[in-house]
Amino acid sequence: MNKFRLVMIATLVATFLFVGCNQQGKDSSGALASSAAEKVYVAPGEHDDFYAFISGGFSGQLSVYGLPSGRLFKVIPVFSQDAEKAWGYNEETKPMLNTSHGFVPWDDSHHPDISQTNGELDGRFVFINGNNTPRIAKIDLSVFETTEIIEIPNSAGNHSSAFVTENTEYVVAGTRFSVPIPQRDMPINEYKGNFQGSLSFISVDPEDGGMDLSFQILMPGFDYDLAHPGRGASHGWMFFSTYNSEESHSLMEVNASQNDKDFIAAVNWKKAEEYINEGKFKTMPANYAHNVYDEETHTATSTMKKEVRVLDASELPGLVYLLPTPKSPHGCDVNPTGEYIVGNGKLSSDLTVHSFAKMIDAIESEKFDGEAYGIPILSFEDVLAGTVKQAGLGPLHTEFDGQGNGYTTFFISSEVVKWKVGTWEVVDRQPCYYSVGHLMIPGGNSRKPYGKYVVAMNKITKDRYLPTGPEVTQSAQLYDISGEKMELLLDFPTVGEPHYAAGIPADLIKERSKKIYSLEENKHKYATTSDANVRVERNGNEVHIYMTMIRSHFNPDNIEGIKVGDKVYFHVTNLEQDYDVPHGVSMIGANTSELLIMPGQTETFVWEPKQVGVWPFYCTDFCSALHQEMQGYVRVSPANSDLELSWSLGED
Ligand code: RUQ
Ligand code: CUA
Repeated sequence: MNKFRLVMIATLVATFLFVGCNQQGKDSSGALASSAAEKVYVAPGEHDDFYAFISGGFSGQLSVYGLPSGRLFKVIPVFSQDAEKAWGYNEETKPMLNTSHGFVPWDDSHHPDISQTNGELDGRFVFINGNNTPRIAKIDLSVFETTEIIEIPNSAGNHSSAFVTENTEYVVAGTRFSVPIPQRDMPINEYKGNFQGSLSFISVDPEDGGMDLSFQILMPGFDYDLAHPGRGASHGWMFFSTYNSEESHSLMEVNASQNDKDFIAAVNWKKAEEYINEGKFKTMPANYAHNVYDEETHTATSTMKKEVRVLDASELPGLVYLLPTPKSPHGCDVNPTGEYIVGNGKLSSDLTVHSFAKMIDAIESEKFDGEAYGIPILSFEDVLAGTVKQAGLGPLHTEFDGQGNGYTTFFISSEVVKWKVGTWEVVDRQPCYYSVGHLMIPGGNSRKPYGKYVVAMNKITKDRYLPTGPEVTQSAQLYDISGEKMELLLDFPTVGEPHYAAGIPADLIKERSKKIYSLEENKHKYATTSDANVRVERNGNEVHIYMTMIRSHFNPDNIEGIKVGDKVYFHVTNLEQDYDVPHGVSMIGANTSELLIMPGQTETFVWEPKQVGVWPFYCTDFCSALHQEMQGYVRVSPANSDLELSWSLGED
């Protein structure tokens, strides 16, 4: 029976992929009408209307695109080392990738979400989850850089994350894998009843945006897949989809697909705050890293935190309710008014829409349909608002346009389906090339979506682009949704596998984008803000070079007295105070990346010379007509040399 089901599902998937890649591919050839081309054409020198922040999945990064053009502006390094920007290579940013497992230079980033005020996008920050070694990162949109990363303890596979509440009170992080909490050595086949899930609420300081792991909620040993916040009337609640309510631990594709319904867990986080204030939490020992990049010192610090406050959902009434939801739901999406919670059962053809008002009625009249580990289960019929029937195959994610329509992706039948909120009727469908995962409408996770475009993020591209060997590009597709029918406008390649994205009108960000770092405000410990302070200092075998750069030289550019076996720190300050004049620096044989230093900024790399000689360094960014002259030499003498340190610029 189990094997039969498995084969059935696999066949279904294969059939639809095959159909998708052949028939739909042909239909679309030459479909790009000239009106579509006009709609995505942004003339040279003009700006796009929207920013789209698209996650990189296994790249661990976040890419910034313009819409409607699909042009790539920047790859913001988040969880993965990036030699282009020295992220995780220079001394200043290495602490950002510190974790309880040590330095972890990679992660899997899935869900970006933009900060909100009163349920609307405010354009201050983007938050994004790291799946593999559970973390949440914050990107500051005045500089488009990652400025904070917090690790999540008692978690594994931080997938239902990083979604923000309507005043950015919290960013959430739900564990995908249940695990022993606290971690311990135990047999895997004793999973059931012993492994647990955790849902973490990370508070965000309203003033400076600082993150803090406020509390965690201990949950039954299900898999917590996605989440979205309540808003409007349902503000104060957070909804998490679950699968594997079977609590199985092996051959999951069969064993976690047994139950007809899994759940959406409705978490009352305002109630959680009450319990915290009443002291109804346990303090658990923990070990997790909190890494903060300070904009004044241009330097990150990593602090290990040792405790976490934990609320047990099975002991605290009113904290969590379970809403039965058919067939291993994946996406868990809330409409702009906050009344409807959509659960997309990925093995179902229907979409289940729950009603928040009905949920509250059922809770108040205590109409429960059993419980799981002490958590009340509501009855499916009592909370059901409606069903979008037979809309497609393999529903995954839903977004809303703010005009009363929902848009749901179907992985297996490879399409976006538009339906009406309230009547649940399908009004349009458009194919995706191919096998779409998430979709994004700018402001889609807020009270105020900007329903002009939807971006579909596809898992497979096959024949859509020129081949590039076995690995073909990942891809997104842009649709115009301003009319009754959706219109495919554009394919554009993405960096890594695009999982989810967050979009925002450009006007909400671009005026606040920083142009330079002020030299006067540079508090870097090794900053050299004027040429008078340039120097080289020795402390045992550590040598610190206080260096400046300006068009088109380094100061100093000749250094002697370095010895084999020294550890040489280049602390380099870019003295420029003009927009868009970075300089770079690299040293032959250094075991790190180059540095790319913004105006007014200081960065450091370490070089350990291993060979006697005279070794060059140079500027890596084409900064002026005399960029190629921006270079220097370091003389390296034998370890036992007694040559004194000396340095110069422009001397014979
Ligand atoms: S997932 S394709 Cu990692 Cu958001 Cu659904
Ligand atoms: Cu400085 Cu090139």
